Amino acid sequence: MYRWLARPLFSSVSHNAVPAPAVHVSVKECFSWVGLTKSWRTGAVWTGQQSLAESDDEIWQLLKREKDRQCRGLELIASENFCSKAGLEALGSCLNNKYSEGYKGKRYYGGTEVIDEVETLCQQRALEAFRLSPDTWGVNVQPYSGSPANFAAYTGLLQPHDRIMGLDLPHGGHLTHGFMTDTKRVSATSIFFESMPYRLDPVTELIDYDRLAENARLFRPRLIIAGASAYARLIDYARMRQICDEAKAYLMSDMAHISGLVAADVVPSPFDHSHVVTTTTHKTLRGARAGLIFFRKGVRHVDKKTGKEVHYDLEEKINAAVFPALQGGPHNHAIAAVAVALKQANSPMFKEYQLQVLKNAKVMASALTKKGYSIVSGGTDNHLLLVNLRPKGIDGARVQHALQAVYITANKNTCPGDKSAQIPGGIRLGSPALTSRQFKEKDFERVVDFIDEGIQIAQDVKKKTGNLKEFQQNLLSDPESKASLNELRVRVETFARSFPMPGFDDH
Ligand code: DSN
Repeated sequence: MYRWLARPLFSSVSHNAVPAPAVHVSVKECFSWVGLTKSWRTGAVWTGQQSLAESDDEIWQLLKREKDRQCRGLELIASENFCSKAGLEALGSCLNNKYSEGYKGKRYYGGTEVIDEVETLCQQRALEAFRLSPDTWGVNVQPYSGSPANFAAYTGLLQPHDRIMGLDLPHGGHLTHGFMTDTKRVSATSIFFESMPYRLDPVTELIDYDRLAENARLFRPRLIIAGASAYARLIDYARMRQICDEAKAYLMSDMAHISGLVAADVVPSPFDHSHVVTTTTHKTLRGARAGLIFFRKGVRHVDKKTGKEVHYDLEEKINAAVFPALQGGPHNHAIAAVAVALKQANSPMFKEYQLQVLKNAKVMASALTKKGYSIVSGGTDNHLLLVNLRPKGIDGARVQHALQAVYITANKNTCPGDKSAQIPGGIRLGSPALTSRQFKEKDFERVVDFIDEGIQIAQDVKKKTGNLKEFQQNLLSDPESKASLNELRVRVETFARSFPMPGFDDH
């Protein structure tokens, strides 16, 4: 379409101190603006019809660079994935524009009839994806992401300063599960509630359920969290529930990392034993970035004395915590995009994908073991593994830097016994993202070869250097390590680019 550059026509009469920006206007747009003389006088004709590339070259270039980074690299961060084009389209839609505080039938603003349908559809799909009956489970789809979802669940279920227990962060837990140090209450969960962690058994490197049970008897928590960010084994939800029942505590499962695996029914489901289940939607579930809170509904138990049914009251508590207690307008574009992902998750293709995620993680663990690496707990039952690099004389921080220099993205991670989160002993590797790019077992063997080569370069540089800063400088400036990194990076990039990438082609 013919476009020309519209500049202020009557700039001499403009009252703006700052000159009005140049704006591209199509013929059709101009005709539609005839009569808006004020706009013509100032030249500020805003149509909102330009593409991103036309409207904002700086952001457009950054998006293209990030897309290129994602295509040329090997993405192994266990919590990341590649959202579908369909999901991204919903995310970039007009649903962004609508305020709709409240819930269906109880909205604060008008004009929410379509939003009501979007939200209801997302709720239906969420229950279907996890094989839940609407008679016994409900779901709030408004949380902005995982951390707000967790805080909303605590706000709904607990009083300020009630006691909670979650897996300690250095043992694979999550910040929001109550992390604090000797000197600082780091997470808001530990600021507003009293937190006592549970940990892994130092020998088996599995959750120490006996110790948790013993401590729960003493601490008397009101809520225990089952869930992790860096735990490669299956969680015994039945045991966790037993411990909760003894302590008269809620069991909240945070399945953020594994929700895609749960939806595909390839790992045990937390729903069988939990009162509340939270999740993000962008990890193994492969959707847009958001959060969900599932809660039990219906009959809780029958009172022995009166014979009357006692019902769960979690729906009111959770919904009120999300809005109005903590959030404002729901992100309707994200809710629609999550609905798209949940539809995809309820398909045979998604189950195939998740089975491949499991196979690929196992292949990574066994290939690394064959190369002499130590895997925390000896292997993996899910989508991730934790490599303890200490026996190899190196740490997660140095290895993360070296791998990043060759376009392999993974994150440093604490291993049981680590003192520092900044220079921890481990590296966390996950298979979900590359499996979305159609990587199979043999491809992950190649990935492990590349990782091993990167670690060898890091080991060589470590021998020549002192602290981490010196290591980083030397890694990128020493002629020998630079040459090795460059050569490896070219091979990694050639390999990575040969695989397809979900989403838009260029951004
Ligand atoms: N940042 C996520 C992870 O990497 O596990 C958790 O929120």
